[in-house]
Amino acid sequence: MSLTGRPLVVVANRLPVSRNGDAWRPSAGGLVTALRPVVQQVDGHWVGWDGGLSEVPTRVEGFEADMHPIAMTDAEVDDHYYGFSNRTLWPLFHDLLAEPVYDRQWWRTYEKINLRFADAAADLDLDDPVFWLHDYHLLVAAAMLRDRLPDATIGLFLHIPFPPPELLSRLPWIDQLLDGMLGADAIGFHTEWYRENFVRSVQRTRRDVTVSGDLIHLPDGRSVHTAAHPISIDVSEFSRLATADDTRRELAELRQQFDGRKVVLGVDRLDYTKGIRHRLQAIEQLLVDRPDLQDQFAFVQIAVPSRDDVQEYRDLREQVEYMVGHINGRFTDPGQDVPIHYLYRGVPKTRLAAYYRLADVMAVTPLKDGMNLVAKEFVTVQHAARDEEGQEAGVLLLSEFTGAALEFVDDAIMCNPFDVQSLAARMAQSLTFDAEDRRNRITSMAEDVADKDVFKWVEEELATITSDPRAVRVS
Ligand code: ADQ
Repeated sequence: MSLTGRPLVVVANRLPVSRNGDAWRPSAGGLVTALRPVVQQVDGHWVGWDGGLSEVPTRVEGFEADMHPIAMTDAEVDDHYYGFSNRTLWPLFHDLLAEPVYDRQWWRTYEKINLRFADAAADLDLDDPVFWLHDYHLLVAAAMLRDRLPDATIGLFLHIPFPPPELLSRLPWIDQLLDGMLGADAIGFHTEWYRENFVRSVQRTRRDVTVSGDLIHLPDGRSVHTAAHPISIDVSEFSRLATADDTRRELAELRQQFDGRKVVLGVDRLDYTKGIRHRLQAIEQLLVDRPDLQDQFAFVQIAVPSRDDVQEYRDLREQVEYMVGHINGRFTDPGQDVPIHYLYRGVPKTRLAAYYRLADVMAVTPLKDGMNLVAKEFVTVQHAARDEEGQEAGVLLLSEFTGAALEFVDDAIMCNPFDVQSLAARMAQSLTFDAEDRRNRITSMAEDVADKDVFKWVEEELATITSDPRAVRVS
């Protein structure tokens, strides 16, 4: 059945709008950008947490969907968002990079909040809507929505990895979690590996299902479609940004600042999954191994503040800042600039694009990452800058533990970020590639991204959820 004429209800942890003073505007996130053209075409609705802001308007200029805010008390946010979502599921789904906490109170609140979202979506009382649920904060809402509306069309997309059953089985509520997800008609993952992990987990915990191809058949006669749909970026937006006047101005300033030095760049949320500590260790190793490079390159790390109500994230920030100070103290000679420039903040998009253009090496080295959009943004900006302004291309140094690795394995310099010595060697190697090789690699990756931009992802997801290959056309 097509989406034509049917309402689309997006259910996600946060509403797609934020307040600046008295003015409301669409948020800058990737999902908001991805869905903007679709909600313009259909009767769009968005159910999400109001972020503690009251009086969210029903409509916000620039995003054509009705807002349906969900309120949570501070205690509920602590248990649902900071607790179960970010201290249980997040580390468990990212290969136990931190120790997950299993807390019954958090689980109960997680269920309660999922029910609140499911009820709010069901209460909209729309004519034959398509529900599209997002991410790990709402994994059991699909079955709750199915309870209320047995014939509803429900899709779920997971933005983070799905762990192998050997890890997932540590979760005391694994049965409820998987049953909750199986309430959907279609479940999307970034990669085939995550999809297989999910199917294997279901097969291990439920003896009453059969699997054929991408379908999981349930005893009640329903079938759940599983799919690997890698998310992407708005390629035309980043191509435009690459040569925007503001970007050019910012780039000129940065080039002056780093004159004569190569630049290695890291851009991440400050999260322990992103491998920032290992990256800094590799920089230190590189400076030990190659003293000749000391005044030849700079490492710029831009880290966006993230989840700083969670202890692990506060600890990480302290460790990163200690390491930056330690390395700069150790490797800066009098009269010399420091080797590491560390910015603890988000930067505007034109400045981000200027940094992407400046970088000789983009270090995307997470220990585990569902996809990683920074890698796609970097190759797109670099490619557009070369096309329009003849800029020489940089190199993408990419962790094999990202979803993006599956798409870029032939053209990125692949690395295992746990192996700090070899990571340092790969960084040194990345600084030496010849111009033509770099250009060919960036071109090939950027063309792949352009072939499958974020609007293609929306089309593929909605086609699978609705079982209609032409559900929407947005690209
Ligand atoms: P994230 O973990 O947030 O997303 P990522 O995919 O890299 O990771 O997206 C980060 C976004 O934030 C990018 O668009 C980037 O430009 C922006 N950003 C990062 N640092 C910034 C800075 N200092 N200033 C401004 N902007 C900055 C989760 C999953 C990923 C998955 C996405 C989408 O963890 O694996 O790719 O969702 O599904």
